[in-house]
This record gives sequence, structure tokens and C-alpha cells, in this order.
Amino acid sequence: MLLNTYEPWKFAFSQENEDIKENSFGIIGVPFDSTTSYHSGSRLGPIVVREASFGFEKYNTIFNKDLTTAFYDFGDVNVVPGNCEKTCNIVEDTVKELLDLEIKPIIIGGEHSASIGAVKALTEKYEKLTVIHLDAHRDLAFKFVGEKYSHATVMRRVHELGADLVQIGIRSASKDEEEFVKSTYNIQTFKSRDVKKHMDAVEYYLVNIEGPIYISIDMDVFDPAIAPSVGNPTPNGLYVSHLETILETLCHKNVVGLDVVETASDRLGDNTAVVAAKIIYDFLTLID
Ligand SMILES: [Mn+2]
Repeated sequence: MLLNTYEPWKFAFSQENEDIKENSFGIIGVPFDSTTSYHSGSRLGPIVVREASFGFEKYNTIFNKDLTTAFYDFGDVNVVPGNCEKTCNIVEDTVKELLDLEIKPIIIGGEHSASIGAVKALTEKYEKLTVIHLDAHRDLAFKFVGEKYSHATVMRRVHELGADLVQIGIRSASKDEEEFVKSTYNIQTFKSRDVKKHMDAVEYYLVNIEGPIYISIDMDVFDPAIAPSVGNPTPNGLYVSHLETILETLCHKNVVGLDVVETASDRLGDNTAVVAAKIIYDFLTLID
């Protein structure tokens, strides 16, 4: 048997789309990886993450909690292979449609550029958005190989939209990116080493954020031992327990959207897809 689920095209435990409740969550996939510069394949992320989502119990014994949050899986957006800007616009329009229905977006990538459209839609709805960006990389280049729309420029575009940034798990950046961070007032950094040594400081900072929060998780924030199938694997990353603590802290806040991107698994049951599915599943369990 190739698949371990009866309906692999929808996230496990997602509800029927006919009876949509307000203040719920809506999953959309963005199967796009045209600007990927190293390990390609994240266009398969939405498929493999959904398939992996069927490996877990509805009850979470770590959190002592049942998954009761209302959420729906609306399938994948129609991407434009080879055109990142057009694909970002399609993601933006789709997220706007969800927001009009009072549904908060959960995006499964696909490359990280998917965040641009989502944050654009959210910054039009919310006056002051804070983006919690979990990643090995800052993604703050103004252009990458001459392109403004790229997986490597995504947080620069997000910052231009007026969002405050909190970058967590960082362990790779260019000198230009570091100088850009120093020149701004609204980018907070917790490098990978800070998270491991001073998680209490991370929690304290997150607890005190005011206003709506969007969470963007690049799967390369994890150590490559846990999540090797990503676009740019980078050693000395975080563990699932770090993410559990961060999500437990953030779920008491006003979280208005989430993306989990850069899963480039090329086979069913790959551990990167399993970890990505578990993160989404943990978030949905905690956020209720
Ligand atoms: Mn990254």
C-alpha cells in the first residue's frame, strides 16, 4: 500500500467545507518552488505534508488536549510555474477570500515566497502585524540573483509591508543582511544558540507582544538531522521540543495565520514531511 490514508488530499481531521464556521482556520497548499536555489522539490510539500498528517492521534498526550479547533482544507492554489510575483498575487487573493469569510489562513509550502502574499493580505486587514519568523536564514536580501521576488528575499518584502519581525533560530546570514537588521528598529533576533541557551528569554519576549501575530515556519529552522529535506539545509538547528514551547507560548496570543514552508520531501513518509505535519497539527490543537 502506497498511501496510509483514505483521503490523502485533505489534511487529517479537517472538516467538511459546506458548514464553515467563523473564526476558524483554512488550509491552502502552494505547490511552487521556481526560485529554489539549492535542493528543489518543495512543490511536492503540500501533498506529502497532507499525507503525513494521518500518522497522529486526535488526542495529544503531551498537551493533554483534544484537537477541537474548526478547520477546513481548501486544497491548493493554482500557481504559475516560473513566475514568483504572479504566484504571490494569487496567494494574496486567495488569503483575502479566506479573511472575508473570517477564516484564518494556514499555508503549506512550497517555497518560502508563499508568505509574501499571505502577509500582504493580512497587513491590509490588520493595522500592526508582528511576524514571528522561524528560519535558519534571515531571508532579508533586497534582491537575490537580481530578483525581488524570491525565497531568499521574502522577509525583506514582508518588512517593507510594515510588519514587525521576530526572527528565531537564525544561524546563517550575509553581512548585508546583518547590517540591514542593525539599521532598523523593528527586527528582533533570537539566533539558534540563543533559543537553546535562553528559551526563557524567548518566551518572555513572545508573551509580551501586543496585537495580531503571523507565524512563518521555514522547515530549515530544524536541525537537518530532524528535517533534512528542505531547500537549504543548515547544521545546528532547533528540535521539535523547542517548537512545542514556542507554539505553546504563542497560542495564548492573537495568532491570525501560519505558514509551514520549504518541505522538499520526495517520498511519502519522509521525516521532514512528518515533522511539518506534526507542527501544523500541534498548532491546531493548541490554538483552540
Ligand atoms: Mn531558510
